[in-house]
Amino acid sequence: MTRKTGEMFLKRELLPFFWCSGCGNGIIMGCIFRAMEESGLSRENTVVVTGIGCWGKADDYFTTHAFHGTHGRALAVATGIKSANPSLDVIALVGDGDGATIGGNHLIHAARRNADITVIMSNNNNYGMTGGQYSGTTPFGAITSTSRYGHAEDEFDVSELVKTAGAGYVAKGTIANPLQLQKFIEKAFQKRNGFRFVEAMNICPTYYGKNNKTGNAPEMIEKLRKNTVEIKTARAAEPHELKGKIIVGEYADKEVDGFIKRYKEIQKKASVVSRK
Ligand SMILES: Cc1ncc(C[n+]2csc(CCOP(=O)(O)OP(=O)(O)O)c2C)c(N)n1
Ligand code: SF4
Repeated sequence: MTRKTGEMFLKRELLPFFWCSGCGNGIIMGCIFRAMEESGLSRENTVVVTGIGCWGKADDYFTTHAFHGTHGRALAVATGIKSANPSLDVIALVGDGDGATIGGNHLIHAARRNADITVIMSNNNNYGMTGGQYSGTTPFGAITSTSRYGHAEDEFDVSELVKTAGAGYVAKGTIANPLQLQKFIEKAFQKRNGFRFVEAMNICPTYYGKNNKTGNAPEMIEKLRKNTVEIKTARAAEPHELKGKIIVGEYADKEVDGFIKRYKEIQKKASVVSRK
């Protein structure tokens, strides 16, 4: 059996990646490329949409069609592209700042309406590109460049939020377990309808790591691994045992119509009425 590398989706001529050494973004890229090939996606039929941020630079490296949008608005652009041409596979790549903070409203509404797109969020718990400010996923007490004495707020569990909003498929993995992360991304691609959301817990050694003295990149990845609890184990655990843990697994996996199907049915009804 030949191993799928997904290399046809990587723009080799642009390597090395723009990101800091030790950044986890490259691990997520590998998972996406391999998942694309495993799922039978093509360069010609796929559009990768990003917002702004370190993760927002990801679209540069895809041989597919790509659209680099504005900060927080990637999901609006992705939904628009899919609505205009439903035959396309549309993938939006967002950071936690992009997708869950400035773009938080877009996220919950895209999930509620089950926009037929796949969203892959890199959650590194801060705004990497602009110098490590806190975002909607920064944990309580964390040091960032805008919370020098500790963050006063609690963080979103983004996967729980997207599940509650109604998305068909929601999963959370970490860069410490790329095989599992890749499987979730593959499943999201293979569904091809409804809102599919994969949260990739990531590291930002340059800012979050330095600010919180969490060690170098391998040490941060090891901490991620040790801090992970599988969703099945978490269901049987007491709340205090899960404090500060990352619960990985599939949060939602249900059949949904998807926005395009419903919208087409409404259009059909409207055209019958207008012909009368
Ligand atoms: C409307 C708007 N507000 C603020 C910015 C500045 N800005 C650029 S990237 C960024 C943060 C990106 O953080 P995140 O989405 O978490 O991605 P990361 O860089 O961590 O991968 C911000 C605030 C912007 N470009 N546009
Ligand atoms: S600032 Fe953080 S998120 Fe951005 S490239 Fe560097 S390590 Fe990665």
